[in-house]
Amino acid sequence: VEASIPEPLREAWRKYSAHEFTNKDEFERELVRHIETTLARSLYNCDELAAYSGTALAFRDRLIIEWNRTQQRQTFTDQKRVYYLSLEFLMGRALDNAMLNVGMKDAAREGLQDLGFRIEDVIGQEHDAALGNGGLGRLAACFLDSLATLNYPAWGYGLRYRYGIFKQEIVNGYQMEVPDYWLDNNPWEFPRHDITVDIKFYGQVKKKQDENGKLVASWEEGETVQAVAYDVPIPGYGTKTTNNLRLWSSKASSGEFDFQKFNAGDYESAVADQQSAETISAVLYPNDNLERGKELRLKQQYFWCAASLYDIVRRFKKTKRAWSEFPDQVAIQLNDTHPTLAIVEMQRILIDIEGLEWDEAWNIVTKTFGYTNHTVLPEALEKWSVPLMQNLLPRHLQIIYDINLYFLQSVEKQFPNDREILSRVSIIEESHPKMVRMAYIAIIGSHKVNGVAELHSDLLKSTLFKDFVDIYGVDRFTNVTNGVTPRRWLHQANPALSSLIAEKLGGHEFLTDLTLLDKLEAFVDDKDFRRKWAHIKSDNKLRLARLIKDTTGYTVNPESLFDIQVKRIHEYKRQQLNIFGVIHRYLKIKGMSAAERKKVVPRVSIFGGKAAPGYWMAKTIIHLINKVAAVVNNDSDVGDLLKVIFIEDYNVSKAEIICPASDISEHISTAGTEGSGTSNMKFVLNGGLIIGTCDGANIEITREIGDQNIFLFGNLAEDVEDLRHRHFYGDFQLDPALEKVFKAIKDNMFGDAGDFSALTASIEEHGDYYLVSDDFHSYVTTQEMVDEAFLNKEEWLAKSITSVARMGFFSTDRVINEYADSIWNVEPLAVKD
Ligand code: TH1
Repeated sequence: VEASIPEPLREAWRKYSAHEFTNKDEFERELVRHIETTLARSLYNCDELAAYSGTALAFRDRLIIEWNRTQQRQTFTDQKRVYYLSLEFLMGRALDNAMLNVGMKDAAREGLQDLGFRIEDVIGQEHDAALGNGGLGRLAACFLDSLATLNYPAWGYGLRYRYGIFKQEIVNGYQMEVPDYWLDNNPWEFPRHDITVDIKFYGQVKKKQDENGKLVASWEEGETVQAVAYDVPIPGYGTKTTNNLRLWSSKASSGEFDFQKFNAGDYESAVADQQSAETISAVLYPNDNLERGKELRLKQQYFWCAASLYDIVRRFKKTKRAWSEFPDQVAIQLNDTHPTLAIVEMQRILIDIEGLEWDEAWNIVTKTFGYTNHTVLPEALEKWSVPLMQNLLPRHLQIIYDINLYFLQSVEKQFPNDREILSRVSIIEESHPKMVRMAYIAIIGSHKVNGVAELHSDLLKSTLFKDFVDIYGVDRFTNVTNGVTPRRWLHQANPALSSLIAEKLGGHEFLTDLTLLDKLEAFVDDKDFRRKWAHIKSDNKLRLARLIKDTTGYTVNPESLFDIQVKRIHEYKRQQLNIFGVIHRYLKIKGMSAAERKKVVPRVSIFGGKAAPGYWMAKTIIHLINKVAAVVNNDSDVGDLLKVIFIEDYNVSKAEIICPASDISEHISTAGTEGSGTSNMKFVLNGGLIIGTCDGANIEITREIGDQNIFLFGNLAEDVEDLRHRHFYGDFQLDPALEKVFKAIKDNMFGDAGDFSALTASIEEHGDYYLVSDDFHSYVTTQEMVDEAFLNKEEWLAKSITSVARMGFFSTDRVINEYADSIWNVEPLAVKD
């Protein structure tokens, strides 16, 4: 309040208040001004990078003006806000998105052209913001886009990692990891050195009397680290709303950066303390669907949860409302269990600091939080060892024990004769050492728990969380099927298709109401439309072929069937099934007569994705793909009939080129293992067909687009357990075609067979947990149906158009509205100009 300009003087301010550029000339003036002053460059010294920075700064000015207005408006109306807590935000590039959302891309294109720059090259200068591993992080980014576009008062909270996901280099067929230092000259973040929070670790808990003589816990001593806020503006599409993503960076607390040590001449140790504080936000853990229980990861989680809650509570307290109104003002969504400590921290704030009674506090907490589960894979479920937590967060462990005590007491009352259920649902697993089950805290501390696709949500209810359904009733559990933002994944990634659709539908309204795509079905038989549609796909394939040429040196024929699987490399996602299928195809071609070869449909099998650095089996799969590529692509006997490509360093900006260029994409996880998958949606939205298993959102995609428009294969989720059981008891027969593939590998056809023995052994000898052999026949015959179907160009086109027309359901706009209605109970804020 002290910092505000007094009313009589505000006239002067308003007179000179910043205003945004509104046309090409004004944009150009801002561009040149930024290059000359902010960047200290001249017209003799302006390369593409400088043009990028200048353009970004000009758009950033626009965003920050809207950001300020949005924040003022949201504070003024004082309605309920949503806070999305996620350890990952896989944002990709910001400039193109900002230009399209603000609606000034054409002005920028012309302005840049005036100075001799091509806008595509300028956009290409930007470094991806890669603060995530894969689908979970990208979903969070799509959510931010939809929240802003739909005018919800919403903030994201995350960590400002100095290093995002590593860059992948392929050297001699092996994955190498290179650090992704991305922060230099990042124009999209605003440091808020005035917004800091001291975060405590370690120490002890003492019981103390408060002023009323009540015994309260006091968390004392320990170390503190400072959290500094960095804000990233998130523009909505076609709206003035610009929301905020607040990322926390760690540094030594000002008190902590020990002047004593300096004065005592212990300079080195003082600097070491500082560096140790900075390591908390130094690096994103590069594991997807895996939790390894490292202390630094737990520190990251608490650091970020505590800073975010402090911020949220501070904002609430400014309104001077009663605590009971907190859940009417605040909804907090937990993106998986990574922010579960926020539940415990909130309870701690209310009882230890604000002096509320346990039950009153807990009631507020559970009304505030919602929890999204993204996976059923056991190795991804977070458990923290009790001794680790005792040491790092002693007060939080006590509170967890109390939450557990009250919870188990109520379960015991509900199920008086069931001893077993208590140990099954206890937050504490009675192992050595004891472990804290984070998912259970997340369920107990939330009012809603949701999965990310129907099958996944059903599996949660019938397996992992079954006991909790019995305890709380089925209504606490719900499904919200994932989506993608059509702004980035159609309009930005595939501008030609977006404008063709707009031409047919009479405008771009489908970008904010994706269900309007259904109007496209009326044009399926329109000759001219079909021709244009096919042409756009060809152009997009050409664009990908150029990327392939530039990055791998291989030339691919863009007339071939482009078969793409890009996603994190994981045994459950089964890139090994794909590459074994490729080897099978190669062997078949090699055995064909010249006449038979004439009938082969030429295919390019394209892979991309990162393996976690410590995931040996995933790295072996990458190695095999690259070795197969080296053999197949250099076999002149096979030529264009088959090519195998591994695209290095798959990331968001490469996905924008890859997704529009598929004929078919592969979503072939073992049934019941993939939570949802979201690239399946991106590919179909861009007119590609799918080969896939009955898993994750493939099932709902099939329901929407029709089963004649998708190639499904493989065992069903309900059969998986039984098959694994049978394998375990020796009832296993290697598929004969797969046996031939293995023989080729063992005959050193793709280099030293020893390099791949772990992979074949996991199937032949160790129970084939992911059912590669069980699904192989079905996979290979379904791929033959794909070839067959591709020969009929007209029918393929009809499937492509029909599928896009029926994809309206998979927009994150629909997803966000479902969360808002059924979990958050928030309304959009109407925006006037
Ligand atoms: C992914 C799921 O595997 C994927 O199926 C889903 O579409 C996506 O989340 C979005 O809902 C997950 N990513 C992670 C990453 C970590 C831990 C668990 C999951 S689940 C680190």
